[in-house]
Formats: sequence, C-alpha cells, structure tokens
Amino acid sequence: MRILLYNPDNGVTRNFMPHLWMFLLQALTPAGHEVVLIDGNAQPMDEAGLAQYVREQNIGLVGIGAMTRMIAKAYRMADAVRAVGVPVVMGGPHVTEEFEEALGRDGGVRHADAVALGEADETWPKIVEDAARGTLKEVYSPVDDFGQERKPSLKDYPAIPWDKINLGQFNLVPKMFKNTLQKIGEGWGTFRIIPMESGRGCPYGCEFCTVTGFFGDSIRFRTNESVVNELLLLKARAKSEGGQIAVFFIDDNFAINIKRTKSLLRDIIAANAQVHWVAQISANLLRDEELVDLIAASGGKWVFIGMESIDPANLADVNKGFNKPGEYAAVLQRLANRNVYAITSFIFGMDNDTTGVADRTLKEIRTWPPGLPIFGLLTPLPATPLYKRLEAAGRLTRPKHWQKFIPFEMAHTPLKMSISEAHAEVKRGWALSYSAEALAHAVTALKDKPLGYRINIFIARMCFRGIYFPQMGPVAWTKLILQNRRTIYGLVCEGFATWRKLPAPAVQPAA
Ligand code: B12
Ligand code: SF4
Repeated sequence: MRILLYNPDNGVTRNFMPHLWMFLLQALTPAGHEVVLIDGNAQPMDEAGLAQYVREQNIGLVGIGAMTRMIAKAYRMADAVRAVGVPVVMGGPHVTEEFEEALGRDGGVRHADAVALGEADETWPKIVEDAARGTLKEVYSPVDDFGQERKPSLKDYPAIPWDKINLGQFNLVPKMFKNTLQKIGEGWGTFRIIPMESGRGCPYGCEFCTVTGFFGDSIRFRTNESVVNELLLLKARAKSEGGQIAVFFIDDNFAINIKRTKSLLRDIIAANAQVHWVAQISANLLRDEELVDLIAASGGKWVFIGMESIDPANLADVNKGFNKPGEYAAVLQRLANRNVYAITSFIFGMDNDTTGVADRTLKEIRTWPPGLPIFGLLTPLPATPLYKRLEAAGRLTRPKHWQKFIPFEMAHTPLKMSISEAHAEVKRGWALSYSAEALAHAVTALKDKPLGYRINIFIARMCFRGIYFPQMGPVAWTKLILQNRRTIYGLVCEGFATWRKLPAPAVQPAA
C-alpha cells in the first residue's frame, strides 16, 4: 500500500523545519508499504491539488497530523481526500482531545475514518495493517492488554534514516545562492533545521499547555547512544553535501533531568557529534553553570525560554510560579557569556495584565542581552486546565476558536483589559522589537562579539519578524531588506573589511 503522510501549512511561515511525527511514523511503518511525505509548509497544496495527488499516485491511506491552529485546514484537506474514496486517519494533539469532532460524533461533518489518540508510536503499525486489510477501526488508543494507557518508553527508538531521506524541500538557502555558498569555508550550499527528540514529557503542568496532559508527567528518554548516532548521521550528511544542519531538540524541557542532560551533552562532545542546536529549557533549570558550559561546548546556540510574563502574579495564575522574573537577566547573561542566545517567549492577555504591558515588558527586555523576543496571546487550547477554568467561568468568547482560526486573536476576555487592548499590546511588542531600529540596536549591542554572531542575530530577527508580520513573498522580503539597508550595508562592509584585513566602518543605526 502507498501511504501519504500530510501536514497542513500553518499559514504563517514557509519551510522552516520539517515536522518530526511524519519521519517518525515513516520509520515505524511495517515493511512492505511505501510512505510518501508532504509538508504543506514546504509544498503548498489546496484541497483539489491534494485530492488529485492522492488519485494520481495511487495512495491507499492518508495520515494527517495537525496542531489546533491548523485543524480547520486539516479537516478541509481530509474532506477532499475522503471525497475521492481514500481513507483518512488523523492524529496529533488536537484530534486526541477532540476526536469526536474529527469523527463527526459531535453532530458535525465527519472528517476522518480513524483517529490515533495520543502517542502513536505503537498504534501506527496496527493502523497500517488494518487499513491494508480494509478493517480500519474508528479509534486507536495507546493501551496495553488490560486497557491501561501505555506510553512508549523511547528506549528502542527507531533509527530515522536521515542520510537517505530527501530533504530538498527543507533547504533554507535560496536556490540562486546555493552554488556559490557551497564553496565558501565550511559550506553553506544547504541549511536545514532538523527536529530531533531526546525525551518526552514535562511534569510542570502549566495551565495553558497541553504537554503534561498529552505526554503525561512521566518523563522518558532515548538512550544517549541513539541520540548521538542520529547527530553523527546528520553531521556526516551536512559535510557530504557541502552544507549546514542545525538541530532543534523538540523536547519540551530539554534539561528537565539535569543529570541526564549533562550526561547526554558530555557524550555528544566525546563523540565529536556537535552540530549547532536549539532547545527549549525553562529558566529555572539554567541556574546551573556547568549545564550552561556543556550546552555551549556541545553546539547549543539558541535556547527557547517560555518566560511568559514579567509579572509574578500572572505566572502564579497559570501555574508557572517556578519562573522567577527577577532572575531572567542573570540567566540570559549566563547564556550570552558563552555566546548562547535566547528566544524569549511572552504571553499577553493574562488575567493580571493591564494596558501598557508591552512597554513594561520591552523595558525589561532592553536591559537583557539581545535575543529573539516573541509575543503571543493567552490561548485556551482544548482540554487544558486553562480551557476548563475559562469555560466554567463562562469567559470563552469563541469556545470552538479553532474551527475558524484567526492568528493572534483571543478566544476569551482577560480580566483587566479588553480583547482589542490585548491585541494592541501584542502588536506593539512585535512592532517595537522588530523595527529596523530595533534590529540595528540588537546588532550594535553585540559590537564586542564576532561578526558571525551579529549576522546570526540579525538574520534570525529578520526571519522571526515573519511570525507576526506576513513576509512570505519576494516583494515583502525586498521591502524588509530596504528598510534594514543601513544595518545590512554596515555588516557587509565589515565583512569585506575583515576579509581584506582593512579597518571596518562603524555600523550606524537605521534611521
Ligand atoms: C516543535 C514544536 C513547535 C515548532 C513547530 C515546527 C515543526 N516543524 O515542528 C515551533 C517551535 C515552530 C512551534 C510553534 C508553535 N507551537 Co509547537 N510544539 C512543538 C513541540 C515542542 C514538538 C512537536 C513534536 O515534534 N513532537 C514530537 C512528536 C513525535 O510528537 P507529536 O507531534 O505529538 O506526534 C506524535 C503523536 O501526536 C502522533 N501523531 C501526530 N501527528 C499524527 C498524524 C497521524 C496520521 C497519526 C497516526 C499520528 C500522529 O504520533 C506521533 C508519535 O507518537 C510540541 C510539544 C510536543 N512535545 O509535542 C509543541 C506543540 C505542538 N506546539 C504547540 C503550540 C500551541 C505552538 C504554537 C501555536 C505556540 C504559539 N503560541 O505560538 C506555535 C504555532 C506554530 C505555527 N505557526 O504553526 C502545542 C500544540 C497544542 C495544540 N493543541 O495544538 C504543543 C503541543 C505544545 C503545547 N504548548 O501545548 N512548535
Ligand atoms: S514547562 Fe513548558 S512544556 Fe512543561 S508544562 Fe510548562 S509550558 Fe508546558
């Protein structure tokens, strides 16, 4: 049987990073079946295009995975596939919580023939065999012989054949620069960000987060050896292609067990398996100097920190009191001292937020080493404690917000500001952090750092800007480049000057 695994586009960014679930399920597919992957972020498709592909390619089963924000698109694509008579199985965090919606048991349209609840590592092979026999069931749950929920241990994690997988669609280097860049120094003909997990689960139970409910509070890890081998495979591939690969450790809290994280990082260093990597780590775990040393030595370049708010009352409200705003500056400085930078994530529209929250937050951020701040709105995702609290209090303004997804739009009213005020705060956060002035400031603030770090921060900021301000086409990018021309000119001149060993002109902040 030919199986298609499809991930809908997120409607915001393009081919940023492949989704791990597709590669993982492909690796877990029983022998004798062929699996093709389409990520809508890299290969945009509409309903008719997908239905045509499925017919022409003789696909016998389509698996669709999606987060809540993409589920409306996922359902439309699933409907189109089912309309040409091919069964659809859906999985992932949204349908796990709302499987009755996917199956049309809530009185709405049925979108999926089957749903895979929770982690599908062990149910996927059964789904494939049932589909091949024409005996697909409606619901697949990860349970043992006694009907008890069973979480995959990750001890016998499959080897994902990264050396053979076609990653052409995920190259972030524009085609026109590929050949030239391939020849430069360490080779930049290709640049890909690859998702890798070293463990699953987070016991912290932040109120807005689905992770503790979905993956459980039992933390499970792959063996160090399996992670190191995967890194070595990727590193070898990048070298053979004259390109670069960075890894995104998608673990929800990469240092949740500090002892184990240190042991993994030491093994990465010992095996010379370092590639540049990004990971999500909560601020409280970054107090450990030795951990931060090992992060830097093992290739860590960016750490994503869910700071959420600078207001302890807000943090307590969402069960994230373990975040201590008073130590944010020290944590970021500790990272910056090792040339590791932070993606700092903030949520506005929390119950203790009042107007001016963006300015108050930005004032704090400006005292920290430059990083990549991102701003979102408190969103009640299905089945989270937050959703249940707001629903019980009658505060949900759009209880099924995902059925008509609108980016950066609240689905409940905060207590101390209106919805439109919360929207304005998020807009202000993005506008002031990603203006040409802010980008120039980030570059000059790092004047003591090597040129490479400044270019890295600058490019990352240009890309991150696109999370809020749509910049998908060449016109939008040209406009952005023009707005930032002074900073770009300064960096280019400095690059040439360094190259020719001439004195460099100072980088002027943009007007
Ligand atoms: C990596 C990641 C991202 C990346 C995504 C890029 C990428 N290409 O992967 C980035 C950093 C960009 C990101 C951003 C966001 N993310 Co995110 N992210 C994750 C994270 C940490 C890992 C995803 C992952 O690969 N997991 C490992 C794989 C193996 O697990 P999985 O995807 O769940 O797949 C398993 C099962 O679900 C199932 N399965 C999944 N799909 C399918 C399909 C089929 C057919 C079948 C059979 C089974 C199946 O099988 C898999 C194996 O068991 C998860 C948390 C987590 N630990 O999963 C959050 C998570 C997915 N993100 C989440 C959210 C909310 C967001 C944001 C909206 C945050 C924000 N406020 O801005 C943005 C939106 C991004 C966008 N524009 O679309 C939520 C989604 C909850 C929900 N109900 O939708 C999660 C669960 C975290 C959370 N806080 O609750 N994210
Ligand atoms: S620390 Fe992160 S992953 Fe863990 S529950 Fe909180 S938000 Fe979710």
